[in-house]
Amino acid sequence: MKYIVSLLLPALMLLSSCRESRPKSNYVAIKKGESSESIIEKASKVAPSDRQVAWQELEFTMFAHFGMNTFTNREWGEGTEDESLFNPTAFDAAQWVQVAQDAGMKMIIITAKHHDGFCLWPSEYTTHSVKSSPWMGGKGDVVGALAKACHDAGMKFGVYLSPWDRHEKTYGTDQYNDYFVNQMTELLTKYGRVDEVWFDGACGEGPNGKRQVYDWLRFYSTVRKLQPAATIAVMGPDVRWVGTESGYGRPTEWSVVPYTSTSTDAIAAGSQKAPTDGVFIPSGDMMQQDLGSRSKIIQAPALIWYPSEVDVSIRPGWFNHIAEDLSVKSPEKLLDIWFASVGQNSQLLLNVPPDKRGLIHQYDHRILKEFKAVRDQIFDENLAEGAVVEASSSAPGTKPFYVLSRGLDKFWMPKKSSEAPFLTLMLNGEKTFDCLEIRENIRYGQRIEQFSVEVWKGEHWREVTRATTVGYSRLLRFEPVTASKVRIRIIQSRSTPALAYVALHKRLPLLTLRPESGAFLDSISVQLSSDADSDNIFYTLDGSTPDQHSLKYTGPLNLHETTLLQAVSIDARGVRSFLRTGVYTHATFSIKFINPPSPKYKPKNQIVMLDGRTSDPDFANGEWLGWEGTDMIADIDLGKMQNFKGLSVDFLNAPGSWILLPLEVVFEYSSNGKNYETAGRVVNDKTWDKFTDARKVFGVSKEFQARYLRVKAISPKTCPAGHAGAGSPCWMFADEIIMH
Ligand code: FUL
Repeated sequence: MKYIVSLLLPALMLLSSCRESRPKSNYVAIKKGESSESIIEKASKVAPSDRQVAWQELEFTMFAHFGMNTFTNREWGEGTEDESLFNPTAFDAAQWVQVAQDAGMKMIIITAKHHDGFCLWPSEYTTHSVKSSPWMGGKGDVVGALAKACHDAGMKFGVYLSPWDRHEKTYGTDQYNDYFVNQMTELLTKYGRVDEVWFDGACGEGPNGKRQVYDWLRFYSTVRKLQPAATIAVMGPDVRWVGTESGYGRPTEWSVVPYTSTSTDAIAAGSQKAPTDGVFIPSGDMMQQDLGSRSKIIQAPALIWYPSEVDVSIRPGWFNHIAEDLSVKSPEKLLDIWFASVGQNSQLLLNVPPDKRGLIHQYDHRILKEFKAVRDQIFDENLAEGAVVEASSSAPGTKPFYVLSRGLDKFWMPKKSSEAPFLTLMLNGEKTFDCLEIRENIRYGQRIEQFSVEVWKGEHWREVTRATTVGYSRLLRFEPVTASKVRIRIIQSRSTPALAYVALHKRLPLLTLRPESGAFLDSISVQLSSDADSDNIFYTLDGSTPDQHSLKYTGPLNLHETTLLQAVSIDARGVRSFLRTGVYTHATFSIKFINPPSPKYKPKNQIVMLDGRTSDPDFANGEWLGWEGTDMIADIDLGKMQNFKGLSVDFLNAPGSWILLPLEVVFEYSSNGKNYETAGRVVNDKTWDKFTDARKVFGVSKEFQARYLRVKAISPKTCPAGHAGAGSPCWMFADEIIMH
């Protein structure tokens, strides 16, 4: 007997000193009158479901908006479009998968049905689908082909389904819910594994003017029954919309948020059942700045793990429009979005819309490859590798140095008693870095509320930066610092934090052109400088992309002619900066406006429209020209014939200041100033949109020669119904006409 006890004792002691067990539920109810301390403790124990963890680990997904709108050049179809318009000429799902793989994405979500009701698969329940189109003699199936291409390549596959349907006659009646469930059943049973179902929240009127009351709980249980591993996103219980369509999430992003629901029955049922098994219907304002801080959660009836997804398009629109070929977001912009999405505890869902051929355009493909190369250059190398890691204390089974390897299985957690936990990294020599990557082990929940990063400066610690939440991943940018010892201090957390990963990185060298661009009368002097290695700046003046064999910068450049300057800097490790492009325009042109721009916002002069510089959206900074209630008609004389590949002009979208976008922009050209030909026109079906970027580019790509250009922008003239200023004159602001 004694022998058994002595064997049991160490085992019992080991158990009692074991670290806390992993929380099991992604939901917790709060009792009436519960103390704030108890609620905060409970919040720290809400953890993601397995499907939510798998979803979060994807990090980067492709959204593919493709459908009738691709062929009608619209963003929202009416539902009355003729099926014969859908006819891709070179559709190739494998090419989409290749692009996604080249970008480092792990899933593709296709718009199986957008608001116009046109189905990209041959549904039995409607004729408004690919089967009535001429494409492949009506035998084509976009969803089927993409699902197969994804599965063949080991890529995850998801479907976007718009519950709002502007075509279907039963919309607005109970029968529509049956129709929708039937269509979901087709999608979830005929195409193998589906990893995500994305329900759009837009709910407008159907063809008979009625709105639909959606049977969400039935929709969710259909997904759970047919594809139990799939996440249900946005109007669904597993993944929430971040609240913007700009690509930028919140610096403080909580995955544990109050559980509010439109349905009181659902809340009642939720007390019996795990809500994500089909009773939680998201509601409430996802656009609020604060969703999950202490002040929010202590008032909640229940808490749920509900992580954020940032959806944004690589182009201005969700669907592909030729006019936007020249406005694909740059790798630099995408990297900034990466820091503000994946780097702020969200998944990035980047829309890359295929064109009328049924292919992703080569521009978008090239940019995505560059974006991947840039991410690899920054994030593949962990400058903390080889560091000796020490901690304030460590819970059993966890070790400080586990934070140097990715993944959630091995991690570091301080002992419970430790009041102010910290990790110290003794780096393998002096390192220069300007970015910290840090991840919590979300299987234990999200706990850190504030932390700081410090470097050892011989006699004391100096704080480099501090931030609030971490969650699945946090990326912090700061000024470059050189050090051999780094400390991460957890200043406040909801309970014992669990750190899964810590890395130090160096971002790309920063190359600056001064001035960045501009128009000049006689000559202009341009200076180039780099924060990395000013001796290694290379540039070209002939439109070619610079590399280490191009002209080497030795001092200010004096330009006398209109010049396209392109430059890169290359640091000691061989890492390149982003390409910098400056256009310096010798103002030999003249520009006249048929309706003079308003003097009200004090524009500097009229050549600001053509000086090669696009300014920030501050329309009072003198760089913008504005028209109140009238059209813009710009007549440009370039002084001599020139070759063009396209033309574009930027307008401001600032509906809060009554600044709306034009209804239409027409680009014309002429060799004699008398007879004009049309280079192209862009019709705009959305003159304002509070969700999208402030600047919208209208452009056409066409090769031609001309001396004279005319750019006409048709103003909406008055604010339309639905706008606060309905009926009153509206403004239209343009900054820059760009010649490509
Ligand atoms: C919105 C839709 O109205 C847009 O067209 C787009 O599909 C976007 C992702 O969601 O609600």
